Amino acid sequence: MTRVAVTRGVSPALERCELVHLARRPIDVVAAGRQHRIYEEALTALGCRVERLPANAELADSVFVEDAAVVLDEVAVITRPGAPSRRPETVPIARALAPYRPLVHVESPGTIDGGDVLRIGRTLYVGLSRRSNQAAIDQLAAALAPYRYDVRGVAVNGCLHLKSAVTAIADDTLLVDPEWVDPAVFSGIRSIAIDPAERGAANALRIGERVIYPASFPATQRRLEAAGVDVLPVDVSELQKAEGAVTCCSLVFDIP
Ligand code: CIR
Repeated sequence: MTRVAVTRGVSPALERCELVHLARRPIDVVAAGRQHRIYEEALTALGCRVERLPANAELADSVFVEDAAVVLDEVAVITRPGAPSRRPETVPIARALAPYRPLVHVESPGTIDGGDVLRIGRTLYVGLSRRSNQAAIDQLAAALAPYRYDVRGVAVNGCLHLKSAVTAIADDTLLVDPEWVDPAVFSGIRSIAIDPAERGAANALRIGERVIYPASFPATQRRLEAAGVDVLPVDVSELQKAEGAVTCCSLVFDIP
């Protein structure tokens, strides 16, 4: 078994990224590129084979590859991102995934960002954010029914994507920001709440038994470690200025 992580280089246009909740601040694109390389090294250290797609000078947000696809064991869904500026990002992602999975495509009027899709077992929770709509959820449910996935919409408040508010850090454990998503949606699943002083801290990238995690949330990191989670911190501060975090910079999946 090989674990593949598809990434894409940081666009020199990152400063012109889409922003929803953050004020625009200067971004040091060279530092962002350096941080992204270290993030890729963390993926490699945790056993992934990194497949890096070339940076694109026109597509400001294209480093955030997670939003362009949802890769499941049986199939990959190519999204139709909610921000029109991001729709061309899906083309090279579809090309990169085609050797590994059959592809299905979300079509208009559906819009969905991969950052809104959280898989827990055979349930896909989809954030009803500014980016993802019910039409896409309906398409996803129809396309994935043959594979026996259940697809459910989830309200999110105040954040960009569902995975800004909740991510899975183990098969049976979630990291949650209860201000941004109602934890009752996931009742029955063990969850760890972020430190409330650290907004944005719910986005963690699980790779096997370990978790790649932003270095900027030390109090929540301590909570994770106290719960026995093996955390690998990475500095993604420049990418965070673009409303990115750790799940958004890769598409991780297994191949035989
Ligand atoms: C956007 O607004 O689309 C980008 N600036 C950030 C996307 C981050 N994506 C993610 O967390 N899945």
